Amino acid sequence: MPTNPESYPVDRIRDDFPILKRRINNKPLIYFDSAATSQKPFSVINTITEYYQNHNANIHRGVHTLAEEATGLYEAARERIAKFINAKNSAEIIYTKNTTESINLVVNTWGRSELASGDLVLLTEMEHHSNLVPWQMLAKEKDLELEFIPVLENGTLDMHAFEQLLIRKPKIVSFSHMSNVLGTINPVKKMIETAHKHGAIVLIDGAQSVPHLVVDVQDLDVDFYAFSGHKMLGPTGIGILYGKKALLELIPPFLGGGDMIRQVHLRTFLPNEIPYKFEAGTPPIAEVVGLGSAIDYLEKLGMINIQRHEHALMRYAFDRLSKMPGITIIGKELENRGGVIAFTMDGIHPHDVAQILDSDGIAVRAGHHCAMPLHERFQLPATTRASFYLYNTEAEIDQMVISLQRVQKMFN
Ligand code: 7TS
Repeated sequence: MPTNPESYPVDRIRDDFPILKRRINNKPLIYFDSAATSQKPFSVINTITEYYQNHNANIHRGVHTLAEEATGLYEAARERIAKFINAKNSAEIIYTKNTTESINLVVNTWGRSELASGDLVLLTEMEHHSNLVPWQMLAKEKDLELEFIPVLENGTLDMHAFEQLLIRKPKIVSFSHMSNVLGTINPVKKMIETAHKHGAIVLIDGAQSVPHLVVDVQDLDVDFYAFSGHKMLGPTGIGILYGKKALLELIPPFLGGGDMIRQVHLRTFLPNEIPYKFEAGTPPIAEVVGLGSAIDYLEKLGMINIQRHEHALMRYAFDRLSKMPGITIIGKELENRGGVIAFTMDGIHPHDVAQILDSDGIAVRAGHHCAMPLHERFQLPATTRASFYLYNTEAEIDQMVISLQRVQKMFN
């Protein structure tokens, strides 16, 4: 079922994204790589330009007018972000570089201060490398144990195994809200509740969820939640770590330097209050302001409408691709799935698929999508991935199907 053009005017939405007017290899661009990074609307691009043209200064320093304006914009964005994910307090919003840095912050502050030799960290087989490697690094250093909730053949997590693993009393459970390969939306609320019952805290990797779903951190009762601005219409270089106030106050700072301190003496320092305790050095000010503008755009469309539109696109693509002989989609879950479809084509390497699609102006990603262990789980070296966002259409999916048929003809 296509989304109703009156309730979701996708053509008008597309006009807000200048890059969608581009031609690639003489064909109109079809951008199916939003899981890697989203495109940006005029409003975000213009907000960043306007910031540099009229308000640029360093924040929290100096009393001059521009410094006050820049600080005001920077802090107003924090309020907008807090409201967007329903954080209780804007001091619970920490600015980082991206999801990867947000996760590294938790691993290196909470993990380093709260975990000891023999402690168990529970992850899943569907994690992006950024929620695996930092834990592996700390596990090696501190002699921690890592365990993984298995992924079932249909692309969902094995909930029975999860319950069994919790009996071993992990200190933290860290997993993605939505998989960047399977598109699976995990039952996070229930999983967080179960983990808490067993005494574990929970970090959620929200890189693929905050841009696409309604996320309410208070309703989830999540302890830490990480996401990136660039996947949600914002610029690169700005990420968010949400943390419960009491936890953020408990853990030590991450990077040391200017702004994160209250007092410094030659041999000692007193850390600043949250959130500044975690924001050392000059932060990405223009990027923060741009992210605030991206949130305005998303809120105007309404996250629930965006979620419905993408779900409809995913179902349409799933239906069309699963009718094509020689194509295998990874993950069969449909109900709890966002706009991501990874697939293989019999006898054709994903890189060849992506290259031929590119010659038709279609941008998809080929490879392991920074989830090598998940590909190992499905015994695949690589897949081709199409990922959808609020500006994509069913007509674009039809074009991809035509292009995939061309790929098959070329190789047979
Ligand atoms: N977690 C998940 C689930 C992701 O999909 C990504 C990025 C990250 C973490 C890391 O985000 P970053 O902003 O810190 O880089 N995923 C992808 C992808 O699927 N293709 O390119 C990047």
